[in-house]
Order: sequence, then C-alpha cells, then structure tokens
Amino acid sequence: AKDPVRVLVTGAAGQIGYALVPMIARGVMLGADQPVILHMLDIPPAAEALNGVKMELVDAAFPLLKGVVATTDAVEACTGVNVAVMVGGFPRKEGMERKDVMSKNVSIYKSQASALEKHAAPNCKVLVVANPANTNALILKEFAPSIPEKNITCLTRLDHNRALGQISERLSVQVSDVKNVIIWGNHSSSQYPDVNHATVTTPAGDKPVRELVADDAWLNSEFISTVQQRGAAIIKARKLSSALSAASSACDHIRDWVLGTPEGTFVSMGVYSDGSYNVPAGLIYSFPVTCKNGEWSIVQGLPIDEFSRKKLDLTAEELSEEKALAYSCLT
Ligand code: NAX
Repeated sequence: AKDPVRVLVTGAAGQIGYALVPMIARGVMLGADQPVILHMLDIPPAAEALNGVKMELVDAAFPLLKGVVATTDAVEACTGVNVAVMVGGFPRKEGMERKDVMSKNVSIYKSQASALEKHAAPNCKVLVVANPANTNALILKEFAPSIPEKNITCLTRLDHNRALGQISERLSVQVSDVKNVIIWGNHSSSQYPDVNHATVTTPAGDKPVRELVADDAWLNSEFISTVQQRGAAIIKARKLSSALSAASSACDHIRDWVLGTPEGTFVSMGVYSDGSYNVPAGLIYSFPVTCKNGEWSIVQGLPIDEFSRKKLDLTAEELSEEKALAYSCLT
C-alpha cells in the first residue's frame, strides 16, 4: 500500500473548505488508491467550527483517510505536508479599500510562507485559492525562497472549467469532449478566456471551437464576459460565492499537476512567469500548461492574434499594479 500523503487545507472551516476536504478524503484529488492525512488550519474564531468539520470527517468513515489534524497553529498545520491548498484569507468587505484588504492578505501570506518553508515536506506543492490569488501566491513565493518557484501556483482552473462549461452548453456537446481553452492572466475580471486553440472531439475528429460555434461576435464578447463575471453571477444566485466548483477545480489542478495531463490536452494554471508570450517575468500569471512527472510546463509557440495580445497585456498590467500595491504594504 502507498504511504499517506499529507494535504494541508487552510481556511478549512470556510465554505470552500467544507466542500473540499471530503473530496480529498475520497481520493478525488490524488487518486482512489492514495491514502491521505488531512491537515486543516483556520483561525481561533473558527476553531469550534473546524472541530465540527473534523467530527464529520470521522463520521464519514472515509477508507482513504488515515488521519486528521485540525488546528489554529500554522506550524502544526504545515509540518510535513506534501500538498498545501491555501484557501484561508481575508475577504473584501463592503466599503473596504483595496489596499486594506491587500495589506491583510500580504501579512497572512507572508507568515504562512515562513511556516511552509520551515516545516513542510521538501518539494511540497502549493496551490493558492484565496483572493487575490495570483498576488497572494507571489507573496508566498517571495517569503518562502527555499521552496522552488515551480512549486507555487494559484487557481485559475475554475475559470478554465467555466469556459469549458460555456462552450459545452452553447454547442450542446459533452463538457468532456471540449478541451484546450485557456485562461490567461489574473484570476479576476481582467482574465482573458481564449478559445482560439480549443477543440471539440467529434466522431469525425477534433474540430476547432471557433469553427463549430461559427459566431465570432459571441466568442469575442459575451462568452468572455460570461466567464469573467461568472463568480459574480453565482453570488447573485446563491447569495454565497462559488464553493463546490472551486473545490472541484482545486482537485483538478492538483490531480493534473501530480498525475499529469492527458496527451494532447492542456489546462490553465497560475504560475511564476518566465517571460513566455512576452508576459513580464516575475508575476504569477495564468498560462496554458501541460504536466508530466509532477512538473508543469508552459505550452509554447501558440500563435497570439492582435485581439488576444491586447487582452494578455491588459491582465498583465493589472497584475503588475497588484504586485506594486502588495509591495507597498510590506513597508
Ligand atoms: P470563507 O469566508 O467561507 O472561508 C474562508 C476561511 O478562511 C474562513 O473559515 C476563515 O476563518 C479562514 N481564514 C481567514 N484567515 C485565515 C488565516 N490567516 N489562516 C487560516 N484560515 C484563515 O470563504 P470561501 O468562500 O471558502 O472562499 C475562500 C477564498 O477563496 C476567498 O478568498 C475567495 O475569494 C477565494 N476564491 C477563489 C477562487 C479562485 O478561483 N481562485 C474561486 C472561489 C473563491 O471566491
């Protein structure tokens, strides 16, 4: 039998956490044959609720779940973890300045970076979900210099999956037959959902999404804004933000990273930019990636048209501004 993998979930008493931990315990993230030990971190006001989640995990009697650590101590939470899913953060409340929210998250991610750097297992893979996800990941990277930069990522897979969902609905095809959409840039409304390289598997082979949809006006405006604004649409409908889809997408992100992407398929991940596609180096930016042997690589050589170029640059500019704002909170 395999040795258990230790998976940290921060903000585990929150709504995404509540959806995510049972998925991990059922093997959705790391595979049906991979035992796990869950490490759950939250802050003291949520300690009782966190303990309730632990009780439910015990009650669910998951065969793969070999242990549960529920704690408000970051060091205890981070010790020995192989995978860290960072869902905890400070939410933007009505009337709050962007800078104040940034400042709270910078201080959270700075201190959790140190805890991970000192106590996580070597080669720990980190996924930041909490917003501002790209910039929180960048701060985590800056303050955990001994964790390889390739190990620090942020979640844009939910946006990626939303784009697949929209195409599938529009064409009345199975979502599993749609692939290779791309989310470029920030996990915010400036992101660019790109279908120029996306295809649908049909009995006659793979067909470009653009050809099948045959409506560039829709693809270049409504499709893009629907994906960009989907989070807001969920809040309007549910009076709560996306949780089950965020949790499921976080599992997809880690599963593909650890176990690999299928041949011919790429997915979107927020990763440390090396300057590919003329995106400024030193930002955490969402790119198309393939994964193999536990490592992602940015898909190279995709042609970028003028329309896309502008959108790639716009979301990069927003990320550069966020980075500057985050740094201004450090002093
Ligand atoms: P909740 O407010 O339900 O849960 C957040 C939890 O984090 C709370 O239990 C809170 O006590 C805890 N927390 C706060 N500070 C902490 C700290 N320093 N250490 C550990 N835990 C801490 O929010 P939820 O709906 O679960 O969303 C969590 C985060 O995901 C938010 O930042 C949200 O904006 C972000 N999202 C990111 C998405 C993405 O695709 N990247 C999509 C969904 C979601 O909006």
